[in-house]
Amino acid sequence: MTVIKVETKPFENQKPGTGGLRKQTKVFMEPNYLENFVQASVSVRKNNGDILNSWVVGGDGRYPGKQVLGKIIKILVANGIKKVLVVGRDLIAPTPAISNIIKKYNTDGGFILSASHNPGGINGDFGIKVEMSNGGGAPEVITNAIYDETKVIKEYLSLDISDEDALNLPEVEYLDPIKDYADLMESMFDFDAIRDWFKAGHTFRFNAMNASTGPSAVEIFVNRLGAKREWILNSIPMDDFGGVHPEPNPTYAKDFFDDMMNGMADFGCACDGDGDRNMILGNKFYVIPSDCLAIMTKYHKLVPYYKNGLSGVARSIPTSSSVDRVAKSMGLDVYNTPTGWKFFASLLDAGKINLCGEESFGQGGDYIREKDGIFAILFWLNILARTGKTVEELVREMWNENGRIFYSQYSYEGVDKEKATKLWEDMKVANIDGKKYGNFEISKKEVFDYTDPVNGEVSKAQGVQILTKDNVRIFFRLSGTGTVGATIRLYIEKYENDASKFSLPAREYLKDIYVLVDEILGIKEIFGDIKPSAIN
Ligand code: VG1
Ligand code: CO
Repeated sequence: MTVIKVETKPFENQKPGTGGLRKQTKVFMEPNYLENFVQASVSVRKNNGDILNSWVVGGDGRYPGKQVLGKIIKILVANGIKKVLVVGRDLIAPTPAISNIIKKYNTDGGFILSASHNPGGINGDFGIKVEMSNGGGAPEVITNAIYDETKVIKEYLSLDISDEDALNLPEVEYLDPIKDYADLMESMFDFDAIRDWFKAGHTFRFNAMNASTGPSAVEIFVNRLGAKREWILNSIPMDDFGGVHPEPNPTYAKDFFDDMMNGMADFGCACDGDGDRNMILGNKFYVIPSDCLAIMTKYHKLVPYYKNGLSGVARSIPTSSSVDRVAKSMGLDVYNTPTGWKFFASLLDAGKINLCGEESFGQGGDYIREKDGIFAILFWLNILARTGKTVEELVREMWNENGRIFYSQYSYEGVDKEKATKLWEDMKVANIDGKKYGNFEISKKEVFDYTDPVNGEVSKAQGVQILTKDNVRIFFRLSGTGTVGATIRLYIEKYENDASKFSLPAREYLKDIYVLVDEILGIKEIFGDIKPSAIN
């Protein structure tokens, strides 16, 4: 077996986004497309002075992960990596389970073959998340350097053996993805209390959306906690997710959502394609992710892992300020980061925070460096079991104590890229301070630049924030995970302390503001009469 150099040409479009490089599957399957990116990632880590001895490869099981594994192994071994840990023979494991393995086995980094919540299969999307030795996504300094490298790459290293033979190289070791992860979860939560909660007759549904979490969910909820097997829905992973868009929210998990709104169970939950997101539902009750993080913060001491308290919490800036109110009332520090889990890593590494979350259905903690759907679900089960309260009671009590933050997220997916870029550039420079729209007066518009409080790294223009005189906060940015056209993300929140309004649906409460926001941004002017494709 000898190392060979394979000549290649750069691709123009290999800039990693919010969570790694994501493209349509067919783009990824162009000859050398994947190979270039893999080599560029390894080269950048080496140029950065990192010694790479061991590397983890995992994925959410989507096509063509299994089929390209041999190619990736050849490049890694040819670049001098002595040990390649493959998470699951079929390459099916949730992102948090892979993150755990990167950290637990002290490896130097990894690749997660996933496009997360994006649809999969030959007509869907594929992706690679580049992970650092802490088990978290590569920071912007690294992803920018990888992008630069992909623009000039001329060759990559490989081996003169077949992809098939690469799977059996002595450097390659296969790990069971489920056991380590299930053990970790069992070490953090009160499994006895949760078991009793199930025994007492409470009902549960978990929707794996035909993706990576099914097998872990069966092991944890059924085998270890005593839930019924038939409560775990869509639990057999498929390499195209059976055509489902595996994004757990009221838009893309509509049937499940409707079933829960019709009272299917006491507690319902779902995870996305790669298992780092979650949706939490009570009996006829929807918990928005921002409130979910606030509840987790409020009750953290009931979770054995957090029984000694938190040092702080963090949320991404588009996430509602619900958690801020809870955290401040408990004397905890709150940090606001840009969108993307990688921005939490330095705060977690430095011990400044132990819990964090995003409005996009993701929460997680300091035990790994990715968000974690099953973790959030177990957190809720732990709270339900230890308080004896229902999901709805927990959320309403919090609103009664702190007021309710009405919040909605509007996505315009797959719109014209040039027009979206124009909207973004216009908003960055728009001078609207003091301007009136209907009953609302803008007090301040600002571009959100972020300086990491731990390492001082600066990330410019992560979104535009608009505040009005009566406590409306609007946030606007372009998505970094879409693969077709552009996606506009718009977030609106308003604080309300009049308890008689707490039962209104958020969408209805924010209706008037939403119409004006459309006007403030000039969405209709630029795009004509378009409507959001998802409102959560
Ligand atoms: C979206 C979410 C963001 C999340 C990211 C990755 O990014 O808004 O909060 O971190 O997806 O999630 P964007 O740039 O499309 O808004 V995952 O589950 O795809 O790794
Ligand atoms: Co995901």
